[in-house]
Amino acid sequence: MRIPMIVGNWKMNKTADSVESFVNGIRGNLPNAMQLETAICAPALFLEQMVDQARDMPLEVGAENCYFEDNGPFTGETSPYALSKAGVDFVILGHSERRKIFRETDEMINLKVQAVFRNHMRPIICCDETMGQRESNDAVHWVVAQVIEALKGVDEEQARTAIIAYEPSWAIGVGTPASPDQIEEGCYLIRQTVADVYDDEIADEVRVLYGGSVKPANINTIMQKQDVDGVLVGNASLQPESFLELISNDP
Ligand code: G2H
Repeated sequence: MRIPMIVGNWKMNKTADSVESFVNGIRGNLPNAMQLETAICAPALFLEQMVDQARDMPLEVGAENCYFEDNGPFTGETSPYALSKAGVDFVILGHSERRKIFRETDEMINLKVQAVFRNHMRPIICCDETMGQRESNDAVHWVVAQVIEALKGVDEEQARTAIIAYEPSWAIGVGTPASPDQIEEGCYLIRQTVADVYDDEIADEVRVLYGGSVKPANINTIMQKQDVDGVLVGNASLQPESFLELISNDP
């Protein structure tokens, strides 16, 4: 039985003041984590503050990225070891904005996945797909390859705790998500790839999320799909009212 999850991805938004008012705005209104897991992935600057503020709440805290070495001469990077010590639970890896704008490769993302597991956190591995790939019927190959590459060197015990997100970049931040059938197709494909790499039992445990223009008005239809265990939400996770609406809309 996979517990559904709603994960906010704040991207490069917020200040310390607005982080504080967000956490206070959702305090006391979160569901039991055994029924619905809720998490916010925030810029590194606010993570310690969030871990501290959310200490008595059923809210998990994630980073939006990290480096693949634990420490050393890597100016400007965020250490996965330091994130783990700060009480961070998840790290988003391979978001399409990282792949596209910061030129992250499958190989780098795989090293980061291994670094996150090595430091006892869980990765939220994002798989992108462009409209060009979809139109040229290459999307399947693309998504499958990203999952296989990201999980290289990951053992079975680690793999069963992985979270993988299907995030077609043509549906990100545009207001209209992929259709429920396209979403199910992408999430099913990810789960089948995990089954091929490991086995059916592990594929059954891995949680697969959808991300791209999820909002209170469409979350119900998305969450009802069989292979969708939750959502990764950008814009609609920025305000406490909207985040609470997402949670209360969960079927
Ligand atoms: C996709 C998503 C969050 P938005 O990037 O991961 O953002 O919900 O704003 O499309």
